[in-house]
Amino acid sequence: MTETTSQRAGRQHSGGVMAETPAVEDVFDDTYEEKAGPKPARKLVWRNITLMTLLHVGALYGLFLIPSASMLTYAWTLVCFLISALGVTAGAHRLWSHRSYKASSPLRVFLALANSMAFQNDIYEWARDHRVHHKYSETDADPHNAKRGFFFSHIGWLLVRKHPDVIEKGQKLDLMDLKADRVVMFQRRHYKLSVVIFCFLVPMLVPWYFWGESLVVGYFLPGLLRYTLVLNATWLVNSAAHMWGNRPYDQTINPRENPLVAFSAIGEGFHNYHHTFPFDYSTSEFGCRLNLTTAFIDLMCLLGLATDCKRVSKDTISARKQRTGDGSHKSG
Ligand code: ST9
Ligand code: ZN
Ligand code: ZN
Repeated sequence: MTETTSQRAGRQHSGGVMAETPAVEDVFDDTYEEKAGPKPARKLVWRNITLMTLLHVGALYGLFLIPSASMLTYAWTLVCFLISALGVTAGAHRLWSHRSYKASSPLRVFLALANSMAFQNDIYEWARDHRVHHKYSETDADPHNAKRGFFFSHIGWLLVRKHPDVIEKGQKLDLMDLKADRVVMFQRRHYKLSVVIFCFLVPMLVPWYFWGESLVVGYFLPGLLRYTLVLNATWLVNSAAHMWGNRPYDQTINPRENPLVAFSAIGEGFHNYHHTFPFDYSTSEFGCRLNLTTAFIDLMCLLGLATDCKRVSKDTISARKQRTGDGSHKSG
């Protein structure tokens, strides 16, 4: 098998510590070449364009309802934001896409429910697309290829048919680990129902039942507005964190370190680090700094619900910075 640049870099600088054989196919494949000739025509998906427009109009209406909500509803909206965010960051991303730590069954069930609350496609589809994103980053086979601009990588990719190479390359990935995970497959089988319950009904009904909030406020604030904010915070990782920020670990790739995105995406904005070392459970050199997801996984480890967190050694990081970084981390 041909060894990719990233795999070679891993071996050269690991000192034997780094995972030489990636557990999942999330390592950049520099042997892939985009097909020559004209690109396939862009095919708009009007159903998605309509739904996304309505969603954002609904979220805007939610903003106007903020003054009429109670303090408890504000707190509940934040709780829903954090739970659904963790379903994506600690769940679909760090656990299921990258296998950067191991989670017990109760934790996996919690993360799957939290993931349904985030309504970003089921875990299987999310992880499959995300592995293709890492393996074929910034090419035709990347679902949200940032070379196609901010709008495409942010939301546009969900409004058009995929480039055929995304599907072709995705079908070649080995997804046995996901197929073997009963929690993942159960969520996939019951995805629509779980979204109705956890993304819309639970956020709306809890404030109505427990503290008498109006159903309208419950629907638009912890429901639609929170959902739209989590979506946009996630999409910023694909758009802003592939465009703006330093590249202290590898200046030859597009993904950047973006503290604002790290804040809004509870720890997922250290994207130059993450694409350089995709198996690190913290997705950052700096542990819990601006990284609520790492704090959450650490807490789960303390409670015995998570184990085997993969980490890159300081020596490996510093050698990599010296070799391919842009010099923005002077101390490294
Ligand atoms: C959403 C996802 O928002 C967000 C993901 C973001 C990822 C971010 C990553 C960044 C790092 C992590 C940071 C986390 C931060 C979190 C912060 C929280 C505060 N391989 O899909 P179809 C097959 S979703 C293999 O229809 P079209 C497929 O199986 C939002 N096969 O393609 C199917 O086969 P079959 C809500 C693949 O027609 C066939 O191809 N959801 C692959 O081109 C057709 O599949 C939406 O908006 C693959 N990669 O349509 C819905 N892909 O027929 C969005 C596809 O045999 N999706 N296949 O079953 C869609 O409507 C459509 O997918 C489409 C493309 C219109 C976009
Ligand atoms: Zn990325
Ligand atoms: Zn990733």
